[in-house]
Amino acid sequence: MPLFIVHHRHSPEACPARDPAQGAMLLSHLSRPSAARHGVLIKAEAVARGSHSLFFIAEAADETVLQAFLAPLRHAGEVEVTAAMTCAAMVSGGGCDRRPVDVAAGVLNPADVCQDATEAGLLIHSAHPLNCETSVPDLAGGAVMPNGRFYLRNHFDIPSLDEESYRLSIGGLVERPLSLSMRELHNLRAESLVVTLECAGNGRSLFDPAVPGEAWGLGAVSTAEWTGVHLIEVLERAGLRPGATELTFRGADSGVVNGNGATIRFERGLSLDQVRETKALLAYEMNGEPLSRPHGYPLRLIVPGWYAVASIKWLTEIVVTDRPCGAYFQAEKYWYNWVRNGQAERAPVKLMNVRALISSPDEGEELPCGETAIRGVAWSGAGTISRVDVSLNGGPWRAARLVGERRRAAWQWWELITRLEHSGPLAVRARATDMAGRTQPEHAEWNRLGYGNNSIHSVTAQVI
Ligand SMILES: Nc1nc2c(c(=O)[nH]1)N[C@H]1C(S)=C(S)[C@@H](COP(=O)(O)O)O[C@H]1N2
Ligand SMILES: [Mo]
Repeated sequence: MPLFIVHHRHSPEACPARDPAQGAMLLSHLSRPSAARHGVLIKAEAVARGSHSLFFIAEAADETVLQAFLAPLRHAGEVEVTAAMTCAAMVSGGGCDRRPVDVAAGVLNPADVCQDATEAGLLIHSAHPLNCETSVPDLAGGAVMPNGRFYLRNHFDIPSLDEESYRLSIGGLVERPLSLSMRELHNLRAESLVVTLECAGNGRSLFDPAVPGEAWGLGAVSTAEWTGVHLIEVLERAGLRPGATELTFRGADSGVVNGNGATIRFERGLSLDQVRETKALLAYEMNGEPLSRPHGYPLRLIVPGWYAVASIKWLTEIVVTDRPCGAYFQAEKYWYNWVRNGQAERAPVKLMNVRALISSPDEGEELPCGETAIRGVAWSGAGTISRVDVSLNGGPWRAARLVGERRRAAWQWWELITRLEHSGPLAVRARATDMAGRTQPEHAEWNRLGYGNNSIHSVTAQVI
């Protein structure tokens, strides 16, 4: 509903609150339940002390409804109604002086999704399309991230799909092209997997020199339990024809890239071998709830171990082919571009690099002398975590304790209990190593688009 600011003023002589009966009448009339009966939702109200001025922030279907409700205030003095918007609407619409954006058919209102994200405590990088990360101390907590606090990466507007009419189409080099409803997908054997998703650009803002792209800090990573069906089983139902080696996945979202006019869909590819190796899932649930719209409702791909760009949201089409996908987000983006020994080299972004993050202490946190716990998470796309080492103030690496279950493609909790003897700065560094023997570099290799930054994380706390 549209938002309004109401400003009511009266002269000191006519202050209605001086007359207890009139004051009480206004109080009842302006109460939230009474406003609701008039079709007005009061979000906040306040009287400016000593100035005989009252402000309301209210929602109503239109100004006429609101004005009708405000009649008793007009008797007492003046009423001024100003059309307003939330800060989220203002930023996602591009400024205070802009008219509210017309929300295109079939997509969510960017102001609403942005508002939800700010209320959940996510750090907003861009309001439209919505890109926001989890704050690093918030990574601590349960084994999974609550859905509302799971980072969001969107390239375009968020589609609003309808579960009843939704179909997943599977075509190309198959014996029997399929068009599956959500009901049919729910009837297949379900599987749940705890999987960490990390944006390939996580940590991009820490590359020096700076690189273009979303300026992620370190919180574009989260973990959830995803439930759905194994993609390979669905493909086998369709029957793979000879020569079928590759898949193209298409999301329902679309938009313009590089301002070049043509609208494209979000599309990526995987080989059939990669689908088998990763045990990729067609997921419809996240932490026991239906996927939320921003996270891909009603169906998304989850590719365990891979940077999350592979995990296509709002998946509507799979095309089986004999050649690699050449779509924009496959061919132009998500490549490491290095310069090594004066030679340009490139490689596609695939498995997540091994990485540990320190969730506690937070940067600048004050810690009392005595026993303290250094905690965090660690993950790798190449295997489970074999060890996490922690160094304090440049001292020797000490093994942290790995906490909880070890899972193939989910982060691992770790902690190190230590005694802080002296006050002053405490520089904490943490370095993970995975079962494949990979570990973290001091400084990840710079690449043109800023992917895969797994430099050793360090935070400095203050011991007091
Ligand atoms: N259809 C579609 N799928 C997508 C994207 C997108 O913009 N559109 N972004 C990708 C990228 S780059 C990331 S990091 C993850 C983010 O998933 P999340 O928003 O659920 O955290 O979704 C991936 N899947
Ligand atoms: Mo991403």
